[in-house]
Order: sequence, then structure tokens, then C-alpha cells
Amino acid sequence: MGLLSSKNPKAKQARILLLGLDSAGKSTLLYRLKLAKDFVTVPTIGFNVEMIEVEKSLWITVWDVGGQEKMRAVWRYYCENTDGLLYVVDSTDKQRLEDSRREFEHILKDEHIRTVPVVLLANKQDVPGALTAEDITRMFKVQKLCSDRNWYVQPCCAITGDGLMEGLRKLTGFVKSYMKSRGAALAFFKQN
Ligand code: G3D
Ligand code: MG
Repeated sequence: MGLLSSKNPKAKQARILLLGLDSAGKSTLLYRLKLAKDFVTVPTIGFNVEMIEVEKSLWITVWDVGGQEKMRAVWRYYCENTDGLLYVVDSTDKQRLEDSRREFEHILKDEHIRTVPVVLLANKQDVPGALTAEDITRMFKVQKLCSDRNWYVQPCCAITGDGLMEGLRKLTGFVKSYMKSRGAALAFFKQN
């Protein structure tokens, strides 16, 4: 039992990467999560990265993707330690939907992300005419791109918080079975 004990300093922490193009709504989403609970956040000096502990031993790291090639080297380091991916899409930004889709496809190919579970957040559902979760699923070819892993597309509104906890819960469920299947010792199995 020792390996799974949360007191064990080697107990595995779960890490989720929250990615998306700039303006997708990541910071708003994070702020909404912080309001919902008294989460611990760690501002990281020098990089545009935010971290938040959403439950015991479950950390979310947030990055903007796209148009920042030199940052890739840095966030790739985080990819190496990732157990789940939250990918935020601005469902109203039809102009940059293809950019977002391309980034998504690119990230999924990263060797460290290749099998981790994915939840796409179809954000800004409060805006009339926003693409639906079904639209995003189809346009991003999620079924095809994610055929070898658990995935889900969750509609949400980062401003009101609608759909956020559902999306997060879906992903943590996937992450637990992912880590279990890898035989990883995981502290938060104990608590949840
Ligand atoms: P980012 O961190 O991914 O770059 P931000 O994105 O969280 O900074 O959000 C970019 C803009 O989108 C912000 O507007 C923010 O208020 C808005 N936004 C985020 N989520 C939603 C949503 O669910 N619905 C709507 N209607 N807007 C949203 P500003 O005007 O501040 O640039
Ligand atoms: Mg931001």
C-alpha cells in the first residue's frame, strides 16, 4: 500500500495540460475555476504559464499555443509529464477554427501526449451562432484523431462556468483510468 500513499513523496501527481489558441478563453476559465473553489495557484515567473491544483495532487498547467514557436521547447517539457489534455476552442471564431484544429492535431502527435485522454471544451456557448460541440467534433475530426484514447467534447461558457466542472470531471475520470492502466501510483486514487 505504501506506493499509493499520499504521504509517499514519490506518489504520482496527475498533470493536465490546458491548451488552446490565444483568446480561446483559458484565463477566463481558470479564473472561473478559482472562484468555484479555493484552489491553490502558482504563478510562474518569466513564462506565460499558469498552474492550479484543482484537487489533491491534480494539477492543471495552462499554455497558449500557436504562433509561439520558441515557447514550444518549453511547453514540450510539460508534455513529458502530462496525463490528460484539456483543449479549449473558441466556438465563435470561425476564422481561426482551422488554425486551432491544426494545432490540436499537432499536439496530439507529440510522443508524450500520444495516448493521454482528451477533453475538448467548445467554449463561448453563450454567444448566439456559436458552433455546437457536435460541430466541433465533426470539424476537428475528433473521432478519427482520438481513436486510440478516451475523448469527449464538452460545450461550455467560461464566463458563467456552465459546463466547466462537467468537462473537468469527465477528464479526471479518464485520467484515473489512464494512470491505472499504466500502473502508475497515484495519490488521488485515495481521496476520490
Ligand atoms: P486566453 O486566456 O485563452 O487567451 P481569455 O483567453 O480568457 O483571455 O479570453 C479572451 C476573450 O474571450 C476575453 O474577452 C474573454 O472575456 C472572452 N471569453 C472567454 N470565455 C468566454 C465565454 O465563454 N463567452 C464569451 N462570450 N466570451 C468569453 P476580452 O473582451 O476581454 O478580450
Ligand atoms: Mg490567457
